[in-house]
Amino acid sequence: MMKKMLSMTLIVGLLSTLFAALPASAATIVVSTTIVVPANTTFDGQGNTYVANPNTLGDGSQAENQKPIFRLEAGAKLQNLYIGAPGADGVHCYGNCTINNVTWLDVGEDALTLKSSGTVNITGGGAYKAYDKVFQMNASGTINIKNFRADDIGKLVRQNGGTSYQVNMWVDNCDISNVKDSILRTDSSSSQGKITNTRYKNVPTLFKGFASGKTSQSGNTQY
Ligand code: ADA
Ligand code: CA
Ligand code: CA
Repeated sequence: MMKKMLSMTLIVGLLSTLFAALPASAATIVVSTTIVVPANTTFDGQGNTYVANPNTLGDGSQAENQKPIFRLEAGAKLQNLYIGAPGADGVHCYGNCTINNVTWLDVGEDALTLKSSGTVNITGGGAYKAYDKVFQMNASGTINIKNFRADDIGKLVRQNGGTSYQVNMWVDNCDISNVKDSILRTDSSSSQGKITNTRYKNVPTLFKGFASGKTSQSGNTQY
């Protein structure tokens, strides 16, 4: 009897320790007003999925002027979350921003836009089902994409059409498949593109619109 009680106590103790160590199960959060991440702060989504309220932010169609789910002020960091459907206008970066382990499950109008000059560092995560663009660059700067998965997209990065400021688009160690247009596209003769150590499948062209000498590639494999 005593032995049985003891082992029961042990099991209960063990179970409660186990559950305390487990994170709360992931949730879907409907965002009605853009979440602003203040300058130099981090927003950690803890594995939750964020979706737009279509009545207030946008339905994730190709209609322009939808609102973002997240607005990152300069130096902000966004990490560990999913963006589901509707994705509205995704994430807006006002200057430098860091995106770690963010996955767009069903890209809205686009996934992320550089709204004012800066460097966007994207590491890990992925983007799926982008009818047109994934990353949109509406200001000069650099986008650095590493360890990222993209599938069923129009373009991975697009400098705003008809603009001539300089942007750098760097892609390293990514896996990109089923692209309609190109991986990197610009209309600016000063912009640069580089794709390295990347696996790709069903991609019509890696680069579009770059001036000669402005692109480079190495260590890529087609599968
Ligand atoms: C299109 C449109 C731009 C801008 C951009 C975006 O390229 O022509 O004006 O709205 O999309 O940021 O989504
Ligand atoms: Ca657009
Ligand atoms: Ca957009």
